[in-house]
Amino acid sequence: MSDYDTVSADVEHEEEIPEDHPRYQDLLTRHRIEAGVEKGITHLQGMHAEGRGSAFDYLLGEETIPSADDAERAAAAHLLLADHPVLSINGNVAALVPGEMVELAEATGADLEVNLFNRTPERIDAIVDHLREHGADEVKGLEADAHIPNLDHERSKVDADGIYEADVVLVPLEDGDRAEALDEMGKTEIVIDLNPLSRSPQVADVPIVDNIIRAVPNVTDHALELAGADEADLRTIVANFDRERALEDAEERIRSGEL
Ligand code: PTJ
Repeated sequence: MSDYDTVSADVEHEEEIPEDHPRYQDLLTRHRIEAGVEKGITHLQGMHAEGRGSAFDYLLGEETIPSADDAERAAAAHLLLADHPVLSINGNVAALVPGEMVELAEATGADLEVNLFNRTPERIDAIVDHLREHGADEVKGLEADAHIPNLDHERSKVDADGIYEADVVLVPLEDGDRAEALDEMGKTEIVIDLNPLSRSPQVADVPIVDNIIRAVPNVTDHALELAGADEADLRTIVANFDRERALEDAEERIRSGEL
């Protein structure tokens, strides 16, 4: 019997998943995505994306590797230095870390904006409500009065006073085309993605190769710790971060890590 067979897929509440189960985090993540699909916030394709992420996480050892922690610290410094930081939320992000994204927005003064690959008004509304249930005040993404250039219509829709004019954007679990288009707009892009070979982390200024469940609270912890730091110290953290090394370290760990 594999570990996957030991907990029924029918759990109704995540509290029913035993915390001492060897694959606890993976089971919790799958449950949240499934609950997100049932609630109308996560697209069915989000399940597929999660499966892909989970395979990479398994190979990474399901832990935050040191270079990912460096990236999370650099991300915190970028968000604190930004004039207008925005955290982009899709259906997987909303299902997995809604309260944690609200906390990160509060710790860094960032806006939250819903921005979907498979955009429908129903899903946008459901995600905005879900984030409000988790403590968000203002959530952007409803106006959709601006367009990211060089991207097909639905995926390009953003708020003019949100992602469109942001200087620093956090785009977790992002599709490669949009990550490239945001990069071409000259934004400082922070990407969270468990696959270091995916186009999104490849174009990011700060690629965070870590599970979003671990990454977002860790960026918040760094931001809270750096809140009183001088601008010069924050700029040093940003300057010392090596994006190529972060990508290489993660790939090396995935290819050769001990399981
Ligand atoms: O909600 P929507 O309509 O905006 O759609 C969201 C998804 C995620 C379905 C859409 O953006 C999509 O299809 O994304 P991709 O192209 O499958 O890319 C998702 C990336 O996120 C993949 O590279 C996965 O490895 C990665 N990923 C999945 N789960 C996690 C993850 N990275 C970090 N933490 C995870 N839990």
